Amino acid sequence: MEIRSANLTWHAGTVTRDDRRRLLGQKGVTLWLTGLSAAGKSTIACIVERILIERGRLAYRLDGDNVRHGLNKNLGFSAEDRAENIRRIGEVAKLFTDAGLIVIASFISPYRADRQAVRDNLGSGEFVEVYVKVSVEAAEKRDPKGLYKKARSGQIKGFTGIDDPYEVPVKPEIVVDTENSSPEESARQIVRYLEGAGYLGDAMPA
Ligand code: ADX
Repeated sequence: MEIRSANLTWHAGTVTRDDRRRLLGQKGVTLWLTGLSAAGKSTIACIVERILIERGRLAYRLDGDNVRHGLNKNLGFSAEDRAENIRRIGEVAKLFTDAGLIVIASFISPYRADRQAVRDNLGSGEFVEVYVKVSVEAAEKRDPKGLYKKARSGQIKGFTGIDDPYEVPVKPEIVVDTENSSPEESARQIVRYLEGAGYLGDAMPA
C-alpha cells in the first residue's frame, strides 16, 4: 500500500482505555470469524451477539456482505481487493476494540497474511481467531445464496473454495465444527471461551 499521509501528529486525549473498561465492565476484543462462504459465520455471529447483549455486554457485528454495501462497496474479490477489505475492517475493528466493544467480525478472509496483519495491528489478547470450519462439499450442499452453483457454472469467477484459495488458520484460538455442531452450540462454545478467558466478568485480563 502506498502511504500518502504525512506531517501528522497523534493527538492523545485524557480519557483512557481503562476508563472505558471500567465504564462498560468489559474488555474490548475482536472475535474474528473466518471460513468459507456458507460456513455459518454470519449465523453464529448473530447468535453470539444476541447472547452477549442479553448478558449485558456491548457487542457489535461487522459482516462481510454488510460492510461491502457501504465502507467497502468499491472493492471486489481479487486478492488485492480482499486484502484491502480485511485491512479496512481490521482498522474499524481496532477502533471499536479500543472503544471497549466486543467486536464480532465475520469475513471469509481467505488469506493468512491478511488475518495475521489484523492480529498484529491489535494489542495482545485483543484478537481472537475463530475458524468456522466446514468442508467445501458441505458448504456447497448448503449453498443458501446459490453462489456455489454459479461458481461451478462459471457465472462467478474466483469464488473462494472453488477457483480461489482458502488458507485454513494455523493456530486459531477457537475452532467450531459446523458439520457436527449446530449454530447455537458453536455460539455457546465461543461465549464460553470469552467467559473462561475473563473478557466478560469482573476479573478482566490486563
Ligand atoms: S473476503 O474474502 O473479502 O473476506 P467477504 O467476507 O468480505 O469476503 O465477502 C464474502 C461474501 O461476498 C460472500 O458471502 C458472498 O456472498 C459474496 N461473494 C461474491 N463474490 C464472491 C467471491 N468471488 N468469493 C467469495 N465470496 C463472494
